[in-house]
Amino acid sequence: MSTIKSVVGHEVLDSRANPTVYVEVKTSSGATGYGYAPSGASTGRREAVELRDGGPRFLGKGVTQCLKALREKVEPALKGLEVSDQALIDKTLREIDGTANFSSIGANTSTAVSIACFRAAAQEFNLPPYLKNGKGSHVLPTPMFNVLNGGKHAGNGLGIQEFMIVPAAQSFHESIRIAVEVYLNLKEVLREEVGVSAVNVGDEGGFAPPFTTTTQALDSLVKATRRAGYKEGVDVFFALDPAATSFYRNGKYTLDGKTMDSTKLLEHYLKICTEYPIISIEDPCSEDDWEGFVSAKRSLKGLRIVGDDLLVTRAENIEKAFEIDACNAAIIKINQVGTVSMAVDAINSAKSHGWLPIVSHRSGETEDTFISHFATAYSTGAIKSGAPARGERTAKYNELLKIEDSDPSCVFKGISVFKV
Ligand code: 2PG
Ligand code: MG
Repeated sequence: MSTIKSVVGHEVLDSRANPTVYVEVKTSSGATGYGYAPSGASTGRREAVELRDGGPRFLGKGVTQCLKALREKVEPALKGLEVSDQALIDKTLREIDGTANFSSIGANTSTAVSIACFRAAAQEFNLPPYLKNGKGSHVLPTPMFNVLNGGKHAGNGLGIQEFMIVPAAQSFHESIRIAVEVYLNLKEVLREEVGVSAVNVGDEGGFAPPFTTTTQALDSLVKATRRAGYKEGVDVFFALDPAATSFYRNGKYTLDGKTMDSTKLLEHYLKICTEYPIISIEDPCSEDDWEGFVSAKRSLKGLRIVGDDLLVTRAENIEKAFEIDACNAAIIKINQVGTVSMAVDAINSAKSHGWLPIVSHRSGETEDTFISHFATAYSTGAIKSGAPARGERTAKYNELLKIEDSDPSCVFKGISVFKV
């Protein structure tokens, strides 16, 4: 029995120069745990919300209100609770917030606290966070690398937000090596064909060339794959996150120079998916277009249809999507719901239907490696953490490299997790 003794917050920075919340929890037996809140740019309308100060300081993005909530509400309520009782801690966070979307204390506050408690509980037993729920065989997540950025994460003309590569590798190490070889060859391809400005990078470390069409981007991925000595569709597969809410207006989608209804958009995707080895599409339709998702699931056979903005990591949305057959995979972002326990509920709900839960970073990140542990602890099967470049992205991949090296009981399932 070890109880929470203190909960202290700090205002620190994320990868986009915005302030974020860092929390340290100390327990009665001397263990400590920490957690950071990440922050999205293409956020879903139904996501739990961040608390920001407003006003001139940090252009309104300061988090001193979060630190005040920590001092005045969170610490008094959590003090004395058993640190390993994550469910009770997270329930208490929801109660003291008292709203449906954490708009009172902020999901940035609750996320950092929830993660810090998870870590402290693992530390009680001198265990790394991924072993908090017990030893035994864990699945290392298959990584998805976002190597080309568009949409809200880049200042170019690409409508699709993320162009990811998924190496068909036998180990996490091999995935990293292949991803890096393709990524650096992509840099050369872009430099030669478009010019030096094409290798500037977007928020998640992927290149942000001045392309305007999806096929330009995918053609460059094919070239980079081949130049690295691999074959697309054999050694390297592609995955997309259109984040389609960002190009949806008044019932129509504008992508690749065309304005279309969802039927035409799906025909467009279908054509792309027959020409390139795409194994997964995230948010192919807007967060309000559930019918579009149902049609996507029906027409894009053999692919993972992934709900992100649509599901916002909520088990009840996953259940709804399962009932109407709208997806077969779910993005899992702790700060979309605000607590570790609710994200675990979403993982369990997704798994119970044979879906693939994909643990995800946010476009605004920190050096926190928690998601690497979280994906492994719950054997979700997949993770996306941006390009194999930029410290806040590589921190997550590096942590998984170390876990793989040090724990031979972890298994790696590779590309097979995408099989539907
Ligand atoms: C997404 C995420 C992460 P953001 O849409 O999947 O890649 O972006 O954090 O901006 O919501
Ligand atoms: Mg997404």
